[in-house]
Amino acid sequence: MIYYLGLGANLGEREKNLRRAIELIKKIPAVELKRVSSFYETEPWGVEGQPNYLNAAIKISTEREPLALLDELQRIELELGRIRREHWGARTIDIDILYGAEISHERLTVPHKFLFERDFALIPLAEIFPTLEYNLRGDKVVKVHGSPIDFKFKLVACVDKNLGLGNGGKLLFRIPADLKNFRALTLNHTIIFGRRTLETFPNQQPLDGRRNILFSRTQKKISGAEIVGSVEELFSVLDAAEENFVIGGAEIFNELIPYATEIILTVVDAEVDADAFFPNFLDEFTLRGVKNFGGFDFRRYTR
Ligand code: A4P
Ligand code: MG
Repeated sequence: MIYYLGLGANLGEREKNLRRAIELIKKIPAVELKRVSSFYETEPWGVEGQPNYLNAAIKISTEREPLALLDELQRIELELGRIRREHWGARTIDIDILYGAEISHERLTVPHKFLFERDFALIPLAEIFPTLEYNLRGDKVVKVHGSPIDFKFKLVACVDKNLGLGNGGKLLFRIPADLKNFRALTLNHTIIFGRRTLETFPNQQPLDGRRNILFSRTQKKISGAEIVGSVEELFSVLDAAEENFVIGGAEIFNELIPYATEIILTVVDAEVDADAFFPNFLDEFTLRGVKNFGGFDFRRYTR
């Protein structure tokens, strides 16, 4: 089942609260984060005289029953320090189920009762749900520079026909034309990778001519690379004007694909034993271009 959630924060470090909430939602068992909207600065709706909000919407896929999902979301609200106070009043984080299978229960109404009266919910939602039909009231809702969608966030990989990436810690393929293409794509830009991918680099060293960011919760220091331990930390160091290439492995792709704006795949016309796979993405991305090189394709996908 697909659900769209709305997130809002107007107390504390608002952006941090939103990012943390998104990462906690991603960790709910049997919930898959599919997509994240930009962050929007919005004027308070309902109760005046409170600070502006930062609002966002996300898309999730889950097998959980709606009330069980609501329980998990309310647990996250509490964990992030939301103190229940005035109705429609200020909060560190509020998570609403905006849209999904209809439900009318004393604890839960979907679509959310006020969705179509709230530009702060509709505008982020429409960004990740383009077929939504709605009318706006003209409230002040302004996209914040540097929010996820502003980052050019591209996933790059070389896979076989089954999206196999690697086996036993090694890449499946080393095709000179692909390596050359990879270098041309990423040179002078930022690359983001996990520890096991670092081990596939020449001499297990960061790649020259690029800003190297190692995504690792355990690694402390390595020369030639910055280290980030979480998605929140990654976004806090990324440059929105820069092209950011996520280059693997499987775990890092899984972690970051909800934020991806583009996927660039080299697909080798072969089926090879693999123990690590690129995540399934065809329900969220559309093929925009193919170049065939005899034996392999370069393919480009966007949302
Ligand atoms: N509930 C029923 N339906 C839902 C649903 N679809 N999603 C029940 C989530 N919860 C739902 O919510 C009260 C109860 O609503 C929940 O226990 C749940 O069983 P609450 O968050 O505990 O109480 P609240 O904050 O007093 O009311 P509510 O209605 O959640 O507030 P809202 O509607 O979330 O509004 N202005 C801007 N610009 N941006 C904002 O994000 N947010 C609010 C809060 C007000 N103004 C805002 C913003
Ligand atoms: Mg609420």
